Amino acid sequence: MRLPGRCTLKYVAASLGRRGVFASRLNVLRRNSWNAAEFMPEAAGFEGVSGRDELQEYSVSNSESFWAAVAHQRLSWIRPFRTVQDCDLSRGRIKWFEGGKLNVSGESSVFDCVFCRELLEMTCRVGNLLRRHGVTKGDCVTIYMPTCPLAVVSMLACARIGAVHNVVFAGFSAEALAERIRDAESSTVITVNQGLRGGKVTELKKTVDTAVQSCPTVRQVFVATRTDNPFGFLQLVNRKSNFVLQEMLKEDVVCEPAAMDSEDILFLLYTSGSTGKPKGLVHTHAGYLLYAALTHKYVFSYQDGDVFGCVADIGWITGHSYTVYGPLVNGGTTVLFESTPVYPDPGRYWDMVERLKINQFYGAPTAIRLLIKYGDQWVKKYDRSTLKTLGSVGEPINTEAWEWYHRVVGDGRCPVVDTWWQTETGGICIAPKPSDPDAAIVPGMAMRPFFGIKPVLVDTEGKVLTSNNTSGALCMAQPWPGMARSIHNNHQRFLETYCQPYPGFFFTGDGAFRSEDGYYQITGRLDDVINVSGHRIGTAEIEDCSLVAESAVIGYSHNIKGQGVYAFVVLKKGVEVQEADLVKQLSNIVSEKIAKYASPDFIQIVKRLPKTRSGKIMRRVLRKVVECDLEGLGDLSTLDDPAAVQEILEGHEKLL
Ligand code: 6R9
Repeated sequence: MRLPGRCTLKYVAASLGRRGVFASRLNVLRRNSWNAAEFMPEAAGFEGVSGRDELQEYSVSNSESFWAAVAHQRLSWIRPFRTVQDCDLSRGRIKWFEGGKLNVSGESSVFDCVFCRELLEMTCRVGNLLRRHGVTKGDCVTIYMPTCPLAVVSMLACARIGAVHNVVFAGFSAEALAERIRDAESSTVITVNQGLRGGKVTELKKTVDTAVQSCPTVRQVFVATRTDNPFGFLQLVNRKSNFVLQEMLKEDVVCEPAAMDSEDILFLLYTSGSTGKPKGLVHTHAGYLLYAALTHKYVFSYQDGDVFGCVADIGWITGHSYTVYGPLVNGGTTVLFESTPVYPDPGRYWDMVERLKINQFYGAPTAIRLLIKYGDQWVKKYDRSTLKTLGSVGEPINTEAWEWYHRVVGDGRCPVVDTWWQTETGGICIAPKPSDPDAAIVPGMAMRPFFGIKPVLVDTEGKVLTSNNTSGALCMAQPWPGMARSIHNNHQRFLETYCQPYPGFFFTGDGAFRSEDGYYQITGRLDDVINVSGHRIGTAEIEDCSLVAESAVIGYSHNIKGQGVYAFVVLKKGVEVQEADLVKQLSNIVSEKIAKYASPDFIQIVKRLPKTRSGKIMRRVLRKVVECDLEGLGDLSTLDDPAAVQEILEGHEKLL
C-alpha cells in the first residue's frame, strides 16, 4: 500500500522485469492539506484574491509578498531568510531568499516506510563516501549515468553534502563529456560500468576513461555496476579510481546534511547555445527547489499519493525538475524510466502506466508522434484509468499529436498540458494549468503564465507589444525564484545572451504568438539553436565538428523528430573522396564529438555557400532551399555570387 506523503522512486529498468522501488521523504516542504483547495492554500492570506486570474495578477504585481508567503509556508528552513529578493535583471543580478539556510535532503520526519529509508540510507552512504574521498562543499561532481536509482542517489548525495552536481546526458560522447567536465572543473566523476537502453549496451565506463584523460581536474572516478560485465580500473598518474557500490556499503547510514545558503549552487547543467561552446547554467538551492515543487504540484494537479511518471532522462532539465526534485520535494512518488518508448514494443509506456498506476504522465511530442505510427492498439491494450493529467514538453506539440494524446492515451478525459520552459527557467513558465476548473484548453498552446511569471512580447526594435493577436520575441519582464543565476565561469555570456538583447528583460531565445484571448503559443527558436527530438543543439556546435573547409547546418521540419539536421558542406581543396564515404565519415565525427542525435540526416556537398558581400552565410536562403520554397527565397541581391543558389538547388534535388 502506498502511504500519502512518502517519496517513492519507482524504477523501470531497461531490462524488463528488473524493477527496484526506492523511496524517501525529503524535508524541504512541510506537508499541507492541498486536496480541497481549488488553487493554493498559501494564497489564503492574500487580500481580495479569490480566482485563478486574480491570484496570477497578485503574484506578479505583489511578487515579494507572494513569494515570501509561498517560501515560508512550503519550505522547511534551517534558518529563515532575511530578504525575499535582490534582483536586477539588467545587471544579471538574481538573488532570492538570502540569509536563509536549508537542505533538500534534510533528515526525514517520517521514516516508517521501508523504501523511504532505503533511499535516504543510500543517499547518506554515497554522501559519506564522497566526503571521505575529499569532496567538500562547492566541489563539482559530474554524474554520467543513465536514469537509475543510483544516479538519483548521487544527485541527492551531492545536495546533502553541499557539492554541486553536473549531470551529463549518458548519450554524449567522450569528447562532449570531457568538455563539460573541464568547464565545470569537476574533481569527481560517477558513472556505471555499462548502460542498457532499448536493448542496447552502452560503454559508459569506457567513455569516461577516454574523457578523463583530457580532464586534469578529475581526481577520482566512482563506478557502479549496472551489468555483470567486468571492467578494469583506469590507471591515471596521481589519481584514484573507485568502485562506488561496494565502497558505499561500508559507509555509515547517517550523514549530516550541510546547511546550505539559499543562493549556494545546487547544480550545473550544460545546454546548447547559438555559439559552439555549451553553457553550464547555474541553479541554486532555495529558489530552484521552491519553483520546481510549486510547478510540479500545480501544473499537473499533483495530489498526495499520486504516482508521477516523467519519462525524461535525468541528463536534461526536465529530468532534474520533474523526475527528481519536484516530485521528491513534494513528498511524492516518482518513476525512473531508463528505456525507450518502443522497446521491447510500442506498448512500453502504457504497460508501465498500468503496472505502476501512474497518475500523471509527462513526455515529449517526438515520442507521441513516433507512437502514433504504430497504431492505437498498443495503447488500448493497457489499463490507463489511473491517468489524470498528460504533459508535453521540449518542443511544440502539433495538433495531430496533441489530439491523439488526448483522445487515445487519455481517453478524452485527461487534460493535456503543453508546458513551455527551458534549462534556463528551472521550471515550467507557461502551461494551460493551473486554470479555472471549467476553462478550456486550446490544443497545441502553452497558454497561461505560471504564478509569478510575467511574459512580454517584444518587437525587433525592443518595443513591448501590448496588443493581442501579435507575435514577438518572448521575454520575461520580472525575475522568479527558479531562474538560472549565471553561466558557470562566464557571467558575461549570461548577460549577453539573456539580459542585454532586451534591457530590463530576460530574453528566452524563443518567439511566441499571443492570441486574441491573451494565450501564448510558442513559435520556435529565434537563434541558431535547433531542437531534435526535444534535444537542444546549436548549429554552430555541429559546424565546429566537421573536417571540411566550411559548413552550414540548419534545422528542417521532420515529422517524428520535430526538427532534423541538414548540413551543407564545402570540401577542402584537393580532397578526393567518394560522396557516400564522406557522408558516413562526417556523421561519425558528429556522433563522436557530440552525440548520435546531433548527426546530420542529410549532408549536401556544395562548391560554395551563399554569402552576403560581407561574407555572412545566408542561412535564410539555405532554409528556403531545404523547405523547397523557391518563392520564399526573397531578395537575393545582397548575395555575393547568385550562381551559388542555383547550384545548391540542383544538388538538393539530387539528394532527395
Ligand atoms: C524543458 C526543456 C528549451 C527549448 C525552448 C523551446 C523548446 C520547450 C516547449 C518548447 C514549444 C514547448 N521548448 N518546451 N517549444 N513548446 N512546450 O525542453 O528545456 O532542453 O533547455 O529546451 O525547447 O525552444 O527554448 P531545454
